Amino acid sequence: RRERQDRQSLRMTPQSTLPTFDFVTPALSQATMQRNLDRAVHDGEQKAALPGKLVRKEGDPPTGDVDVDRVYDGAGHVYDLYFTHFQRDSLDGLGMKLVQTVHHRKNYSNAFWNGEQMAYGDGDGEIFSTFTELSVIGHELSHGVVQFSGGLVYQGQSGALNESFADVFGIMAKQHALGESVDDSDWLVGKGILGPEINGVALRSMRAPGTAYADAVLGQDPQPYHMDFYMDTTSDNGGVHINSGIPNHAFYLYCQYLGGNAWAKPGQIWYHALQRLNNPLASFHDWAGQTVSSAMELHGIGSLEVNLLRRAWKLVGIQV
Ligand code: ASN
Ligand code: ZN
Repeated sequence: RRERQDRQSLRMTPQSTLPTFDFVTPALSQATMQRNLDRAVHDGEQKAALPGKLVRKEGDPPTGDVDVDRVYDGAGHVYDLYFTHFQRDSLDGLGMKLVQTVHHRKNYSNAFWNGEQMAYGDGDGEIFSTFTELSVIGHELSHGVVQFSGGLVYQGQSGALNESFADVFGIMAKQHALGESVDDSDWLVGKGILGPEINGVALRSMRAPGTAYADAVLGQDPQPYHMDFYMDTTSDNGGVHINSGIPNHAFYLYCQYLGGNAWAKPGQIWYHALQRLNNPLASFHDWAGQTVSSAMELHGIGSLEVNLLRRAWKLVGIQV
């Protein structure tokens, strides 16, 4: 009888609060989930064609090219984060192959997900160096996760939410690989990819949006941390890399309130919210509301987790 009760209470527990599936009785879990990590890294040879020359496939030893080996390892870390903590098998949840190209074009100062694969430039050597850094790798791969989760249109607020989700899971990939708690983390996306000609530490700061870099050429990092400073602009698809500072900072604040690891409660709520959103044109307010609904589903309507989440959104100027 005791055993039956235990099994029942286990079954009633929301899935995300279960221990990782390794420790759950197979009959009650998704223990049959298969790991299908499959990576391919290509060398773009500084040309624009994608994917370029295949230089390292799954199981191959390191090549000695630091960029090739960094995106190979990085994609492995990101895959592990999604598989172990979110029960997601690759970007599409179906074991999709992770295709990445390094040395994309000449002096190219960016990285991107093109709907099918990742590509990374070497930077111009002045304002940017190579983009093959773990939070950037996690960012680009997470654009794929967003795409295969119903999508967020890359324009205006829904675009900034797409950007923010990519930053949130990018920083989480770095924290996870380094074993960092929310207190240990620097909360910097793209740290160390800036070149000698720019005065700054990273691309973006989630702890203090607007302070990652300050430079005479590019101007101050324009990211806001509150709706009062929301930037209405037509450039950058309506400021998708700018206004993402607001939901980024809400996630950071929520992590500070809860402590521990970002991929535990805060990450579970953000991921759950993306899976439930069903609104590719969501506004910040829509998204904040969905995170609160997800927190209610995972932790209970009157839970501390829900109240603190509301407080985090309120601090960035969003009332839900
Ligand atoms: N690095 C940029 C990003 O992933 C590329 C872009 O503007 N889409 O957001
Ligand atoms: Zn992005």
